[in-house]
Amino acid sequence: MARILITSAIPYINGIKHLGNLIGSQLPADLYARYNRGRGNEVMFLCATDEHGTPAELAAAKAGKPVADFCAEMHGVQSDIAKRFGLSFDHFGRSSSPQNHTLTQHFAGKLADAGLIREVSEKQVYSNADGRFLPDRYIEGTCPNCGYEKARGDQCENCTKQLDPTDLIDPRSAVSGSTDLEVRETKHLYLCQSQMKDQLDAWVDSKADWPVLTTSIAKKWLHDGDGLRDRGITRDLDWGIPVKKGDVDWPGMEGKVFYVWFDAPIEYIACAGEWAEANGKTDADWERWWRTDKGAEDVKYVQFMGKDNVPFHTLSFPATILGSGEPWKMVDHLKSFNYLNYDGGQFSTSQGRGVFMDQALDILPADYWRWWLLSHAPENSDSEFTWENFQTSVNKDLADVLGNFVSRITKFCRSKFSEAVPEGEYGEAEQALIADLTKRVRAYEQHMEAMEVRKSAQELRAIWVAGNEYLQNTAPWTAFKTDPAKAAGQVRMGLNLIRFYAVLSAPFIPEASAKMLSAMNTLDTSWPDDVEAALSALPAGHEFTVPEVLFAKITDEQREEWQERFSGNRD
Ligand code: B3M
Ligand code: ZN
Repeated sequence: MARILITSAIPYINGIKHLGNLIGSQLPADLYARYNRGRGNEVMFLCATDEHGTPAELAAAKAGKPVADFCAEMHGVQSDIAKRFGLSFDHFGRSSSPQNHTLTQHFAGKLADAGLIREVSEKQVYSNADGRFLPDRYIEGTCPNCGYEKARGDQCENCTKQLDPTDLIDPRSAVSGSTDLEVRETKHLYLCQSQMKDQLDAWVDSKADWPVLTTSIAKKWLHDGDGLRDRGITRDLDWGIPVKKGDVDWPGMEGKVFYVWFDAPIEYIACAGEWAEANGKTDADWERWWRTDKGAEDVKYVQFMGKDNVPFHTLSFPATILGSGEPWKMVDHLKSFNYLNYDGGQFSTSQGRGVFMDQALDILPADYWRWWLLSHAPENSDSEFTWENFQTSVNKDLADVLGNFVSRITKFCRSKFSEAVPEGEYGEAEQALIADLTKRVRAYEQHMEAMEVRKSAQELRAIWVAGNEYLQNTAPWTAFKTDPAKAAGQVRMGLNLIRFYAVLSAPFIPEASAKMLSAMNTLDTSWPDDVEAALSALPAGHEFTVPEVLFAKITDEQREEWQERFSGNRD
């Protein structure tokens, strides 16, 4: 049994995520977690809300609530939506947790001891119109690297380059739009990541099996001269983790907090501590996932994220961990995604454009979305959500292929035999099907293990299609008239295929999978290591019930209505 640690990029607290966010990290991470659990591996799947920084402060101000209350409330909202989407986190933590405070301050102390933190007196942008220092994200301007006009002070969304606000050309306040900005002097801590270039370079080089998207971004910024320059890890904000060296005050840093991107990835680790506390476990229980001196040396650690988050995970966070000199588990495989676009444009949280997770669940159950998003994951390039494509995929793959199979065979059995698996032999057609499915299941496993999301979906669909073709070709409804015993064998196969599909499909469509298992009246979710045996798991005489329609087709009227409803901006 392997041990797999999985983290998804932790979503900002400031609002409900759109479907583009979902497919960029949490959903594929869930697919992988469910698959590994299905294979009998021990999985620790962690996610959390990213609660610090200006986005949280401003969103709370907009909502008219104290920021701590706002975050607590939004964490509840996000946690509930995640559950309804079937995201099977072992724990959904909070970057504002006491565990993360302690651990972030601990890392800062270790980095300082190692001589990797220096104090810098720096100039910071103060907005006279807004009456405050402007944190990086709240300064907008033109990217010095690519010329994109809406680059943020922390990063250019267009070319992914990490920036400092003073790099921007023609800067303005994103809060008020004011260009009445002045630069004031203040003292901050910098992480000396430039000293770690060789170490980071060697580490990235050792990851030969990373996706090209990940490695190319990491390498680009490693070798881009200043991609790895020392970066400020403190901010002048009220809300955040107070700057301390371990549990000791840091002279000169009173009133300052750590930068959100310093503490957010540390939450991956702290979250395991939160999991332990929430489940009555000990420190040793979570440390065996994260400390290579305490049992984590045989853990495989996989991270999932959108491409814009890659530099933070391949440069800054590894610099923090390596720099601490402590034996923390580092990522083994980093799966990153391109962007999902929405109907001819981009999904946008700030503009409320696209479909957001809560809205999606208001119109259809999670499995419809999960299937479409995963089978169209933006892996090799950006991909696009259109309502036509969504309607076609759902109707064909889910309703016509899978749903129809389940309903046809269960209803046929009920009408001609009974609501129990009939007694009947498997012959040549069944052996051929078993051989074909064996090949396909092995291919499916390989794609899943390689985290090739689209290929996995294609193979799963091909597995469903193979069952449909088998039914089509053997046609038990015809066979029944001349050779009922033969038809009985075919129906036994068909009913066993339902359980088999439920197990294989659970990572993609967990709700439908659970319904299929419950209709088949079985708790046997064992993985089909041996396909032949798996297709005899339900013996003759085993009772079942005909399930309700698994997937309703999306009508043209619905599609048009939704297209219209989601054409503008939210609110
Ligand atoms: N919250 C950005 C995002 O949600 C950021 C990820 C943090 S991962 C440690 O895309
Ligand atoms: Zn740029």
